[in-house]
Amino acid sequence: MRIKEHFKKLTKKANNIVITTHIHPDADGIGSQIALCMALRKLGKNAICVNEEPLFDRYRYLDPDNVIISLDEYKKNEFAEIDLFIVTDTNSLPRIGTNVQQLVLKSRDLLFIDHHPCPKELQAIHCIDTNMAATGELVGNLIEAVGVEFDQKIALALYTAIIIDTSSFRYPTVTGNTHRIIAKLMDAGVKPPEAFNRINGTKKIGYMQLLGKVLSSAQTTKDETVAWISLSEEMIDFHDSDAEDTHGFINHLLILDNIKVACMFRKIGNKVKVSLRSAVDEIDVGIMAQALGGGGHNHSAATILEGDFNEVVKSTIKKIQAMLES
Ligand SMILES: [Mn+2]
Repeated sequence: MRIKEHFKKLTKKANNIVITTHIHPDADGIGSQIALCMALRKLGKNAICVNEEPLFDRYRYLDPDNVIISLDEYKKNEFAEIDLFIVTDTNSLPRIGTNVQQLVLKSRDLLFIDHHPCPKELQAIHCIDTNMAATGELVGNLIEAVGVEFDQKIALALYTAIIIDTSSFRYPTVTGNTHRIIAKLMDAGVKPPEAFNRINGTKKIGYMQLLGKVLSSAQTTKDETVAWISLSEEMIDFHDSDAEDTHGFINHLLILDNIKVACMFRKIGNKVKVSLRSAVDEIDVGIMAQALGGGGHNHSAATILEGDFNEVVKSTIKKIQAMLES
């Protein structure tokens, strides 16, 4: 309730509104910012999305009105004043990128719209609800709260945000509310086969061969409660793919019978990105990632470690086993 009132109040007094999302954005960040921008325009606001990086080609269909522009494009025709700067799908300013961050200083108000864990103090003054399965779900609630009806374009952006962030409705954060919003998005014209295929059914053969190679190297602990896969930048390049393509690989481990924690190790230079997924409600990989210097949700989290790749894999699996035992 407070979140909706806060959003109403801030958007009511704002006219020039800039919306951004985190770097290396996923469909939740992008879909949320696009839907929000379209809805605010329907209310007569000068709203625009400015991102650190240009929109990936694969997401272009989500933005038929071209509401997302680069910082350079924005600078050619910038607002005299920014009344409100909105950040979707993160509550950390460093995560929006070094260049876009400069715009925050020029804005009267700043608002995070997000579902990631954060300190209570921050949560109290922003629209952050960790009970939401996706930022897209929260944005759906906020758009309804300001009295804008979902149209087909807004609906597709939000539907895609939610389907991606819940890995097709499999996570414990999915609730009746998630599906109530989904129902309304379908009523506004979303067709599930089309929406699903546009986001998940546009891969190339190189992607499939990379996935095959990565999965064939999967390993598990003896009891198969922890499973992991590894990949490197070289493998991704060799198969003409990019890192963004590989985010979902880890989810394939979740079909193992005894699996509790799935891990994916990706070599990036002398660093290792460690992604974690929990397969059971009682196990919070967010806490595990925190113990490893990162963070995230209960069911999905990550960290970046330094060191020799094989050493990082070995020691991380050991630490996760120890945390599972305690
Ligand atoms: Mn999200």
